[in-house]
Amino acid sequence: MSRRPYDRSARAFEQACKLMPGGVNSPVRAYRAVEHVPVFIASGKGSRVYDVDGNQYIDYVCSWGALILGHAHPEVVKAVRDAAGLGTSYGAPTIAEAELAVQITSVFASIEKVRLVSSGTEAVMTAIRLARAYTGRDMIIKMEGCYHGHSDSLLVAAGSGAAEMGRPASAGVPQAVAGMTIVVPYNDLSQVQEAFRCHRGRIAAVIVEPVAANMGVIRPEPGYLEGLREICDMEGAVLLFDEVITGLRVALGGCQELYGIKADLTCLGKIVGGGLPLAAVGGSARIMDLLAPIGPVYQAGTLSGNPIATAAANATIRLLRQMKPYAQLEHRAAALEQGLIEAARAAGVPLQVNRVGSLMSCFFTDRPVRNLADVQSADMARFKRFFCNMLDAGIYLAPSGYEAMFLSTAHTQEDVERTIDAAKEAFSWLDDP
Ligand code: KE4
Repeated sequence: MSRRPYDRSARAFEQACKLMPGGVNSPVRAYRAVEHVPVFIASGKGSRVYDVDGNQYIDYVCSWGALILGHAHPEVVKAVRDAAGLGTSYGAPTIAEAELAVQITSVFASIEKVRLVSSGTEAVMTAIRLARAYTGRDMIIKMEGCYHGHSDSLLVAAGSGAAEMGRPASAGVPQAVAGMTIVVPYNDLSQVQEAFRCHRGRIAAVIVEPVAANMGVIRPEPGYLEGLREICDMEGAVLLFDEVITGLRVALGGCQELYGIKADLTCLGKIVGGGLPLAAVGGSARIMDLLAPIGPVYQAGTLSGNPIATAAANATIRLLRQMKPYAQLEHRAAALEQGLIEAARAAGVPLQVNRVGSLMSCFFTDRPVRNLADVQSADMARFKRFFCNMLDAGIYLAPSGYEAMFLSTAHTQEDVERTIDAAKEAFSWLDDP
């Protein structure tokens, strides 16, 4: 495998590390899991990104899923340019925010009202506060391996069982806060039932990525989401779907459309902002009207509904509603999945590919992957080699076996074929010293 030059990225990283912790503004970008110099990106166009050394890549990170229309889509760029020319921020209501609220509530049947915020973390933090206020309860249940941003209540690791309180998954998170979160395995309804049995009347919400994508991609088992819905209905708890990744990704209406399950509260991010800092929390008016200024739940944000981000958001959702690209995305991603499976089989490499629409991930194992324990039993050393080999071949994957691959409407059949060819070679070099 010919090694590419990463000299300028290496020099830029050395400089960055002097002034920013780890040289990055979000940990995964430091490439520590793959022990490779982090690639500094100079630009993107369509399905491609270009690094500061002039290397070109087919991009399967797509800004962690945000860019379903590819990089620098001309209509999104025009909307951003036009908005910026009128002003970058007002801190005042704008018509565009109301237009985005109409678009979001038109696409997500369970969302009657929506509050725009600036990140997925902020959307989830707000949703948890709303659920606690709505139910008058303090505890929440999250699934092991699901990630919901970095607010204290969600940076929690599993206790020793469903009855046990969570424990901090990060320094700086007080046990008093972590102890209000119970962590149970994904795809295990019995553990959710056990948690409610042990803490009856105290659990405000169950939060879940309806398709998990932060431990690689893991599909909900048949009946899992329906079971969570039933349990929350029986227990009077809020069902909170974190659709920051899956919203507008697996279907226009996200997992709620795909699986026909209505959440009480939904968090959106990434695609909904068109690649700009915009996210949202939405749900029934009964719950959402608890938010200030009309309700007792405080939430605020200087740049919430920012006009440039809102312009990108409106353009993106308008395009998705016009293009209806999901059948094409399904076709391309299915071809990629099949090609990767066949290439791995030909190379004698055990590989599982979990995929839902244009959201997928590879696991180097011969066993099905249905929860975090299964992911952790996969061969991450092989993933690291695969990542590096693919990077050298011009294929830009997420630098962690716990992340996902994303396709955009800009990815062509030729991109898919090139990726499969690169994988064939990458698999053949997998165990070379
Ligand atoms: P942000 O605060 O990063 O906008 O969103 C947090 C979040 C919430 N919910 C889900 C399901 C998410 O996947 C995320 C953020 N995802 C990660 C990647 N898996 C963002 C990349 C990063 O942390 O740099």
